[in-house]
Amino acid sequence: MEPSPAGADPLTDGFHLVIDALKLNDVTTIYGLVGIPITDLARLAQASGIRYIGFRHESNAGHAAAAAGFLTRKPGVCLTVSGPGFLNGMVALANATVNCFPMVHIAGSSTRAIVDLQRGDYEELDQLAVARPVAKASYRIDRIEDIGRGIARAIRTAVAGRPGGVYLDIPGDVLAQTIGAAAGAATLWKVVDPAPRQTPAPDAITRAVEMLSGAERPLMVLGKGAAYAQADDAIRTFVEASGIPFVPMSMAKGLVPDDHPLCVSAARSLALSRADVVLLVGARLNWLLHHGDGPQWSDTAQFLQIDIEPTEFDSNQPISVPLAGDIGSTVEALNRALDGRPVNCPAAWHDELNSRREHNVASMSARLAEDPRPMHFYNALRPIREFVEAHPDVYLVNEGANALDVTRNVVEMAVPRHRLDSGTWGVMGIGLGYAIAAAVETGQPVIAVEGDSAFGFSAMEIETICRYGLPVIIVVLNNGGVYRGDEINPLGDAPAPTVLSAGARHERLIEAFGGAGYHVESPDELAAALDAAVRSRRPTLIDCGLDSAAGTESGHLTSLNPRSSLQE
Ligand code: ADP
Ligand code: TZD
Repeated sequence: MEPSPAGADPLTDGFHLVIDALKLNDVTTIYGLVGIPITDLARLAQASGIRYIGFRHESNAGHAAAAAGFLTRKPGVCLTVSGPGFLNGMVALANATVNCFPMVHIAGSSTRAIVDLQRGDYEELDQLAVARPVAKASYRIDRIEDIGRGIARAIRTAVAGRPGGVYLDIPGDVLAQTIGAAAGAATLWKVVDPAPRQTPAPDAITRAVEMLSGAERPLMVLGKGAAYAQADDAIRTFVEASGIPFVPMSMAKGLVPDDHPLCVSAARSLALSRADVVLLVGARLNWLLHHGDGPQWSDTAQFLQIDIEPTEFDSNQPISVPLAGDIGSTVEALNRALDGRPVNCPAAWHDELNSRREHNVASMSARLAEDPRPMHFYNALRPIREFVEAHPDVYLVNEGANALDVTRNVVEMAVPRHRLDSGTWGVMGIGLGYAIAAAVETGQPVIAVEGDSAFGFSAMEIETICRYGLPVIIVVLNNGGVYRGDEINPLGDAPAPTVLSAGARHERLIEAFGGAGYHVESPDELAAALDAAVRSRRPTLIDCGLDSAAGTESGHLTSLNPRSSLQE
């Protein structure tokens, strides 16, 4: 703080006010990458006691902020430079919005008077216009007096209602503006109750209980909105009090443990196709649920949906009972309406699901017991499944195609919000950003199970992991390609499109930065490496050599992949 020219009221500036406003709103961590005009902002943030995590690419910093938002229910903050640095962050901002994760992307920007006349400034870009279509909302602070308002507005918008990504543009010259310190402080405020509870209509609760009670084959689908809501006890109470079987979407795994008697993940196809009344809890009827349509669902299924965003209802199917409210309040209201009486879920439905589940569990066990060399996905995942079972507090990050689909099915989760993955978009590149956020926000070890292609999207962040000494274990399921590594280009003059370097030794990358590297070729070697890694808490990369023929194109999404009928 500088003395003012008059010597009376000391001056503060935009940099300090941004930090003060963030601190006032309990922001404890910033994920960013520095440069003009925000380097001093990062420095001052660190000096003020905010934890600053510096990344190697803005996309990964943005993904980290989004994951922090999902894990904490407070907006994660990402900080980038203008122009290209800002643009690098846009995939993460859009992905956060699509996933309903709260985050605020703050970017410095160039001088308005030059940008708006397109006079050619350093890193000139109309950032506000670029961010608008992909963010939940985008704001710019044009005067130092509006810094407090802009940050309050960004935080409120990120978490209130359906959470999402908010872009906050701060031109470099606003950061450098000065104001009297007392006058500046008076412009800041702390957002009160950033995500107020939204209670559902009582008559909707009554209708929901009636409809569930009259069902012959009721089913609950728990989505990542339910995991995000942190209403774990209320949801478990409702599941157990109602006796309705449930399937978790991938990031809701563990919200109620996967080994719970009412969890019918192992009979998912049957459950979806036979259910007559379906309660969606923080899950959209989007492509991941086949739009509630087609052979995967019964033609006569009726849907009830709990969602904080009323425009979600009827987006794909008629919603017989829209329960508009936050999940905590709504499920608590349902629990009160049940008042300890189970929903009379017919025994025949449980029996049908249980017998399919037993059958599928036996097939899975047989699959896991196979032990081919080179390894395939299932036998490589056996020690990972056992590792996560033995260490339920470890966070699991997961991306790839086969690496994603098979891990989701094989690795059971026992606690809420411990699985972070490619999400609604099925995006590659979230891996190390999410892993860093999970380690930073929780202090727990993290295991990132990565396809070798997926790993490449954020691989340089192994340096970040080593620099901050984070307890992250990266397992690269390395079959040498996108989906698999054995495609041959018939022309023979260049690698086929899906092929990556055969036999790449990814563990050597982490050794360059002082982490521990392992290359393994058997489940026993993988188990031993995982054990050493978790004991040491050292940043570790385990390159797991798989058969180049392991995996199917597009994993479980083969049917979504259009094919040319004209190919030779
Ligand atoms: P999944 O991919 O796991 O099926 P989705 O991301 O499709 O889940 O759905 C999450 C839904 O949860 C979104 O429609 C979102 O509006 C909703 N949601 C998020 N947070 C809450 C909350 N606190 N209360 C109610 N609904 C919420
Ligand atoms: N780019 C981005 C940003 N997201 C994507 N989803 C893709 C490209 C396309 N894609 C997938 O959908 S999965 C995948 C890509 C490139 C990688 C699959 O290979 P992998 O995993 O090595 O990561 P498996 O286990 O070998 O299938």
